[in-house]
Amino acid sequence: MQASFYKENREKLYAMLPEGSLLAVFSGRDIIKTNDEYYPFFADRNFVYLTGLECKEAVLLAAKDGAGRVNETLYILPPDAHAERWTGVRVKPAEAESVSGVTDIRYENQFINDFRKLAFSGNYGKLYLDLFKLNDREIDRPAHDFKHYVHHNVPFILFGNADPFLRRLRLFKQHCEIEALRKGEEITKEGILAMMRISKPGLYEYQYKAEFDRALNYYEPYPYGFPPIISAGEGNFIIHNYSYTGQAKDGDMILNDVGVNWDHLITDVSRSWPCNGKFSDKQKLLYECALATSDYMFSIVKPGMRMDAVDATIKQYNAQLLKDAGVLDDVANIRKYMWHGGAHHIGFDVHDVVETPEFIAPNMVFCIDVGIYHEEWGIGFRVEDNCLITEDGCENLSAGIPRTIADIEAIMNH
Ligand SMILES: [Mn+2]
Repeated sequence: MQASFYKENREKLYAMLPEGSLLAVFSGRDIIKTNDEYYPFFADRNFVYLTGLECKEAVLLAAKDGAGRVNETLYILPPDAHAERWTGVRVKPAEAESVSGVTDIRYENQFINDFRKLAFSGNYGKLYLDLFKLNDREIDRPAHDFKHYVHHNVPFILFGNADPFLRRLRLFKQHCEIEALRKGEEITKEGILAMMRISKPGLYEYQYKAEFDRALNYYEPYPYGFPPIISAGEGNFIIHNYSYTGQAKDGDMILNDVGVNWDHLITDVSRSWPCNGKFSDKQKLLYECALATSDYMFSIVKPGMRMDAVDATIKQYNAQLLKDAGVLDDVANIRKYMWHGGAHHIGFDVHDVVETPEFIAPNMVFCIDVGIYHEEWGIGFRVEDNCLITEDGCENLSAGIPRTIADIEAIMNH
């Protein structure tokens, strides 16, 4: 992704801020796992969306004055030979500038002083922070801590939440983001094909995962968009199954729900197949219903359609197919076999952080996810694809990843 992408994202965000306001967006910090060990660092997605940088303890500070002029500064950790010898090289000012396009790069230990100078100038009445939390048990992030600091130390400043502005921007994907998703789909395909090719009764879920990892690691050291869901048989009835301990018995379905992070954009695709390479009659019956539902959705989704109609239509259409096939007694009971939603946006997050749209519009990208879970038959699976909204319809970005029974069986029995 070029610096111009991040620069434009920042400019669009600044345009939404009222005059006389400040904005601070934090990259995040290490989170302790145990003793002296930390969880792998994962930079705040909004910070990355605005800067392209994945470095820890960095801050983007912007000041929009009364005339609408914006000054922006990026604060990064200073060089530290000792720390860098142990834990890796820190991003340096020249690199931070070339990645982000921010020209004023300073060290993080100057941030508070600079902020106080701006705050006490009297020119700014409001500070915008990304204050969103998914629930009240979530730990405080640097934005929340900074809010407490400002509340106590600069009590005349009011707070604004930048999160809705960022969600509005992130709802629509730009050309370079769509290209990154396309590349991600190719790698996702490699990972899924690798699992299809080794599939046979007796393999454990962790052995499928090893094959998926091997395929992805040809491309990137840390290619995951999210922890891969790879399960077999009974394990498929746990929607987010991360145990990797189950064993595929002859006749079991393999389910995987996986994605790749390419240039910060995350794909999210589910494919399912019988571990022995041959769909049974019951597997075929259910799978054909799911696939026909997905195909139908890709034929009707287009700009102007209500967003909430996507999930509703997936359930209605699939319910009718299952009823016609004699599986479902009444379409009203579809939740017996369909356990989860059928559409969520993807992007910098796999469940992308966007403003919920009322209507579908071009350059949105969301999943079309059709899952059927038939416990009595022991068959659970989903078919999930990534739907890009075009000017007059939609495109299945993951269409190249085998999804028909004929294509899947051909690969598995090659
Ligand atoms: Mn998924």
